[in-house]
Amino acid sequence: MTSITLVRGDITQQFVDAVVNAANSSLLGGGGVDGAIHRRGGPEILQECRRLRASHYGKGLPTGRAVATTAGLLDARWVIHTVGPVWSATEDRSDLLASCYRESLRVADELGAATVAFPAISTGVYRWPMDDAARIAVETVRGTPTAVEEVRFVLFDDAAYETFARRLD
Ligand code: AR6
Repeated sequence: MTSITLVRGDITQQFVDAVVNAANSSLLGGGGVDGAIHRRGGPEILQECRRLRASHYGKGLPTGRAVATTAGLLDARWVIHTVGPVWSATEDRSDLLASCYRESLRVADELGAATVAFPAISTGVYRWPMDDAARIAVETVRGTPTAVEEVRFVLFDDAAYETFARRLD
């Protein structure tokens, strides 16, 4: 049975087996969570991302997929990079967002990670409305069979935390 926990805070400060990164398909870093993870995790993470690009993802990691690297200097063993969809008002991309959670958990299971921290994928630069993103995150984690023991949603501000807390009830 997977327990779902909520924390208000910075995902780069979590003691967990795996930290999920809201990356982009280039895998070469960016702002938001991605920037924070690379800053605090150090250059080893980017080095491994570059190697992954060269060996497997020359065209980029597709949206909804996930891949693991070292966690560098973070208090974690792995970073699982996933690419969320950009919010669209005209096209339903919910399944791609759900896929980020499913695929990240699948990778976590392959690694043998027991504790996994997720940010609210796609809710920053990619503009997904927080309430809908929280619904998809919670429903997908609840509906995905996994050996992960704790899924921790790490929310950056009070509003995001409250939104996830309501969805978890
Ligand atoms: N810890 C936890 N949550 C955070 C942190 C942090 N340190 N920093 C921001 N958030 P975003 P996206 C929250 O933009 O929307 C990057 O440039 C933030 O408030 O990081 O999936 C990538 O390279 C928001 O609620 O990810 C991509 O190009 C949530 O994390 C693009 O942004 C996600 O915001 C991905 O956009």
